[in-house]
Amino acid sequence: MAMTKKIPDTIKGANTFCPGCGHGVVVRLIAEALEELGHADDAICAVAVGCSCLVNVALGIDKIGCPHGRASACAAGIKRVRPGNLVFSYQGDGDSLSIGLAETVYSAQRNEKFTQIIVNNGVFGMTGGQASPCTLIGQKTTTTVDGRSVNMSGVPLDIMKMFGQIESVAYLARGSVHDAQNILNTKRYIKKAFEAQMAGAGFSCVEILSPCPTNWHMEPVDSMERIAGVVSAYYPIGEIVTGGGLNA
Ligand SMILES: Cc1ncc(C[n+]2csc(CCOP(=O)(O)OP(=O)(O)O)c2C)c(N)n1
Ligand code: SF4
Repeated sequence: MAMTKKIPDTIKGANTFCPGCGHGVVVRLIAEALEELGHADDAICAVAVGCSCLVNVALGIDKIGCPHGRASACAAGIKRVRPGNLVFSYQGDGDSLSIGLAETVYSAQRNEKFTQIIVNNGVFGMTGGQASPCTLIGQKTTTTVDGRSVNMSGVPLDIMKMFGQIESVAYLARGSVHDAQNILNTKRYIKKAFEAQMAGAGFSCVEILSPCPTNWHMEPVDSMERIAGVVSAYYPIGEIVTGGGLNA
């Protein structure tokens, strides 16, 4: 008998991301994680601007739109008034690390007890592929037409390194969606971050390396190979902090 993989009940519609985009995989992993942990009915998602906002189409849980970099501030506020709910922000690297860097850093520094999901594709995807803080050195974008240079725009931001210096942080991991093993690992990271949150341990964050074939001007398979060979060489994949936070 043929085995079929059940679509999570929490997925309420087909996603509208570009073909080959990593966002759709991440949304599916979040849906599976919420259902397996029994939190699909009490989860609240703070939705960022950018292609992240298309999560509204696919994910059938409670959500609040948080324009212009403020998703982590909104998530922090929601979690403070509804500590029993599972609260997470869903943000791109442009939203969380450029437009909303202050809110991102202070969420960790203030030990806000929600989970931040950062989908890092190294560009501002929705607005046409401008450089983000995570654009790699030499990478050509619409605002770095000759390739990003250290002289003009510094080195790519590693938020895991920055967060890793904050001793109260409960859980940190960087996953990727470029192959099956990393997709499974990323789901495990998301579940562990959610579990740390619901245990009251403190701030948690999962950054996920994700392809933007449209703005990278690559075929989807080639964009996956770019993550495996190039992006993950700068942004190492794995858990950074486990078992940290208030209960450590
Ligand atoms: C303060 C501010 N400046 C510019 C914009 C326009 N804007 C909307 S989406 C977006 C890009 C978001 O990029 P990212 O967070 O990396 O998400 P992606 O689309 O790549 O998933 C920008 C710049 C905005 N919404 N607010
Ligand atoms: S523009 Fe990039 S990030 Fe946005 S949906 Fe398309 S592939 Fe995904």
